[in-house]
Amino acid sequence: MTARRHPALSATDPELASFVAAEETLQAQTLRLIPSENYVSAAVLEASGTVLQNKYSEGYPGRRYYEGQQNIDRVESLAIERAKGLFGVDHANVQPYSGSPANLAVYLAFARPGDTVMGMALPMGGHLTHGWGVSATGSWFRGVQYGVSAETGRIDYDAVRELALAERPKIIFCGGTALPRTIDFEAFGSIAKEAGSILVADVAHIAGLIAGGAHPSPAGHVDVISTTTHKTLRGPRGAMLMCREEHAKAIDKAVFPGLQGGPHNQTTAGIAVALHEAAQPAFVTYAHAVVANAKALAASLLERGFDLVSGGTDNHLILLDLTSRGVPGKVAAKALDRAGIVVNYNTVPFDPRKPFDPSGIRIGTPSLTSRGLSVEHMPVVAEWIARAVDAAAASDERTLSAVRGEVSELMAAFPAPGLPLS
Ligand code: DSN
Repeated sequence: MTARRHPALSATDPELASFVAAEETLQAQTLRLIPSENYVSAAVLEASGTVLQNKYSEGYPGRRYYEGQQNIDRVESLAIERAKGLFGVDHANVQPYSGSPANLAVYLAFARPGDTVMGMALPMGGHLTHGWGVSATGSWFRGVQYGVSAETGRIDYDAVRELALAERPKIIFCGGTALPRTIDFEAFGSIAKEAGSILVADVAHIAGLIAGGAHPSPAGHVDVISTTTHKTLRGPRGAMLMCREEHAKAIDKAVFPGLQGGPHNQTTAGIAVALHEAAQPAFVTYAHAVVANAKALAASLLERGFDLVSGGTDNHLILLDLTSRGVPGKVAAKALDRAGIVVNYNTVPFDPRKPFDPSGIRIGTPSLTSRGLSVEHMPVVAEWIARAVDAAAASDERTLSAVRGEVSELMAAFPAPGLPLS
């Protein structure tokens, strides 16, 4: 299969080609539930592997430090215009290499080392780059962190406001990596205004839902929108920063020359294609189906006695606290992997365990929805998860292998975008 799909690679480097082929098989046969992953289309894959790779283009369209930009300028301008149109923003920078560099550029644009910055604590569902201690953002800046309420598992906006007014941070980040509930951008907007802070919505997880109208947009409520392009948005691995015109210069200067050199033009092309796909009516259907599937899966998991952080989900993501099931998150995640169900272990809010051996697992529906699974399949997905988690507790490898067979049979009926038909 790889020899046909990647003839040059197979001829030049059969060893590497065999790894790619094995990954294609793995992605085709398994039920991929990591909420930050997806399947890109064949068109995005093609755009990401073009000769645009061969070109250096430091600068921005019309203002480059290298010649020969006739085509590159058109590619980047197209991506920029599509991002502006899709997200309803004045300005878009499509050059950040990924989410962490994008967020670093925001710090460079609006803060100085030692300034106070505020974000959601990592173990509560935030991101490393929102000022968490082990990240450069938490050592170069003074990070203060908010969390979720112990009673509801949801953000307590009164507590966020109190902290913001006490600390007056230069920058406030909202958004995160393990938040199953809708983010109230309007509430964050008024808190940031009162505190005199720059507000950044890191929508990496939910960008596709926003584009498809399945989550409220931060546009108009925040100063900067930061997002990766490869999660629910279904683009290549990259990132974008979007903002109002007043911040455009600061953002552009921070990305280049502040932090980065030449943009990855092949990735910019893939982003442009993904943005085009996300502007189609089919993507609106996709985004709503992701949420409908997640809600149906959450309901089925609750029926099977699982403990879900915040009691359910409003978006693409579900955080399971496995404490009452008697299995640590890592043990469950590894057992699920052996059963052909790919998840990641994750801390839960107020987790008494360590991040490398936490109490929970994090799952989501972007990938399975890209394959065409719908709400009617969610009870069986929940059933597989329950059997695998209980098998993990009982060290029952036979059940894990039986589940793996059932998973692979269903997956064969739902070919994944961008992958060869098996
Ligand atoms: N690593 C991403 C995730 O899995 O959510 C966040 O950067």
